Amino acid sequence: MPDNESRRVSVIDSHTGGEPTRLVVKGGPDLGDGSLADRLARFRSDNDSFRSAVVNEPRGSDVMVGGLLCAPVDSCCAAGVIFFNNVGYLGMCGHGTIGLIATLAYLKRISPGEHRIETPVGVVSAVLHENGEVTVTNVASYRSAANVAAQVPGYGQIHGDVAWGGNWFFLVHDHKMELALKNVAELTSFTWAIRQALREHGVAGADGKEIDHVELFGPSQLPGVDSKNFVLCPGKAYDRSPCGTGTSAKLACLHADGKLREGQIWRQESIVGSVFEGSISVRDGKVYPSIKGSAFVNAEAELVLDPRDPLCMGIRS
Ligand code: PYC
Repeated sequence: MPDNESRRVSVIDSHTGGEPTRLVVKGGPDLGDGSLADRLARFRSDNDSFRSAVVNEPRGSDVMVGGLLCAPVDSCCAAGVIFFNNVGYLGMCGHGTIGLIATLAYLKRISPGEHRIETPVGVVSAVLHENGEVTVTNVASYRSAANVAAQVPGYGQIHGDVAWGGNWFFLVHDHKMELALKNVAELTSFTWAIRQALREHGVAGADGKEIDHVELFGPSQLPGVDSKNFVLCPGKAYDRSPCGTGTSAKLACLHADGKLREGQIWRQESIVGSVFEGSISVRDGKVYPSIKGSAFVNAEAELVLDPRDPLCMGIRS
């Protein structure tokens, strides 16, 4: 392509319980044919400006989660995917995987049934139901530390669990906040302060990885729904969905506390009122969460990356 010619990138947008996913289906970078983890490393080192071009302003926004559709290494898998956001990359993304499956169905590339998807943190499976709902069975999830105290400047001491659900989460129960959409600004400041406090005091995931998602829990007013959450994502946006990986982390904690049996349903409401249905299965002592939800395609577009545009690759903070 001559230097002054615009690059074209085909994307399909969807939302899962209000949380957007922009899937790149054509025109993405060539990351080779290594594992999805290797391809993510190459995405980060050689093509990070492409990530920013797709999800950051002025084409995207802080809330947008991107997905790069990849050919899988294992031909038993329907697809591979690398998820990314306004500040970096995600190991797994539950709402995004539901969006990916809805998008592949929209493109008529898959039919109802079970499909395996490769991600940088492992293979997940997704069932596309006849009614369009999707159940994602996530990577094994676990709690690495329970009831960790954290002193949060301006807010005092809180306690939370550290858990993996495909990303690292700090799950907080003892807070005084009302989980309501009208309080999103305060909830964002509070959870951001928690994240800074965790970093400052060296509270991290089992492998020393930064905890980059913070989750608050409270009661739900919806009939038959067990809990409501507010989830702060790595780039300071909040998850409009109940967060697939966050709900997975929650299910692993509930199971560790003896509060969730195999097959028992847990309904998790998001801050905007959307609901995921979760359950777990246990194999070889490991907890595998399943998350059911729906996604809807809401745009099909061609991004134009014009090299004359000074903000062509997005506004990066
Ligand atoms: O659904 O797993 C999820 C997720 C992670 C970040 C935003 N959504």
